[in-house]
Amino acid sequence: MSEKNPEYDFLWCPGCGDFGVRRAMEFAMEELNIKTERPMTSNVVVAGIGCSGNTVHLLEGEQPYGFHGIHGRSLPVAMGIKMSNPELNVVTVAGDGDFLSIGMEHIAPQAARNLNICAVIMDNGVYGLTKGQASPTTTHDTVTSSTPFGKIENPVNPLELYLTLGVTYIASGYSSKPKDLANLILRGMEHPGFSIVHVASPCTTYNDTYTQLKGSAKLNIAPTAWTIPANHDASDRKAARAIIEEGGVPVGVVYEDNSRPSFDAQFETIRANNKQKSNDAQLAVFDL
Ligand SMILES: Cc1ncc(C[n+]2csc(CCOP(=O)(O)OP(=O)(O)O)c2C)c(N)n1
Ligand code: SF4
Ligand SMILES: [Mg+2]
Repeated sequence: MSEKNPEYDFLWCPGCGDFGVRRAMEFAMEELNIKTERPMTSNVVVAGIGCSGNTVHLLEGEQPYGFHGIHGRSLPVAMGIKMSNPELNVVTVAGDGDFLSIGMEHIAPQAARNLNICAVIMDNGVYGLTKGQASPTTTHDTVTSSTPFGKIENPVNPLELYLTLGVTYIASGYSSKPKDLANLILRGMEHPGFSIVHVASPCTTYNDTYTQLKGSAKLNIAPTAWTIPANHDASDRKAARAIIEEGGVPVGVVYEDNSRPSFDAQFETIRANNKQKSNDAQLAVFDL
């Protein structure tokens, strides 16, 4: 799909954080196109199922290619697209439910491969599309439609998980600052390997966390979002872990490891080496 489907009538609720993420994605792709002198159709947005995944239908302006797949499977689809044409910039958009619940089992293999794609995760701490059930990032004890007496499980810490699994670019952002978020996404797209930009993107209908993220002097609430200091060394794994352990929503690049080749680069090397070997084998046959 490289054009909008006029019959698709999904709309985000007023104030939904996903509006800001969409804008950031548009900025990032436009900027990448300028830098690489390539058209918008050199980008492919692969979506999971959720309000967040609907970003693929709601992008404005010039359209990239889009693929609205099935719940929890944005990464396998992205892998198929990237490996069939490594020249494409492949970006996935998914929610905390899609990526960290049903889709959780796909993160580790792609981290091990260092698949060269960028995943933008819109974390609202809830299943928005299906009307407010608890997700893996919903906090303990929270009452939702699926946890009427409070959530029993502890929440997953996505940044800690990504670092542990070996994701080579990890950024954390906030939907209300689309320009800053665009820079994190652009750097993720340019990173030669598996990049995840995890975004706090409040759901105004089922889990409105704007006040907590921004803080409120009037209500005596300290902001949970905080900017990662400029002197943070993102190549230092221990420093990255320390940032994550600070808690809240750090904003900036948490970790970047540029030492590992990407999956497509390794695949190309193997293909080239084996092509030579197979040519040698054929010549050996003629020598007989
Ligand atoms: C296999 C399968 N299981 C369940 C669903 C129902 N379902 C659709 S979206 C969703 C969760 C959405 O939550 P999240 O990924 O956090 O996205 P959000 O809507 O919050 O952006 C679920 C459970 C489905 N579509 N397919
Ligand atoms: S239900 Fe929540 S996540 Fe979904 S569109 Fe509305 S505000 Fe956004
Ligand atoms: Mg969600």
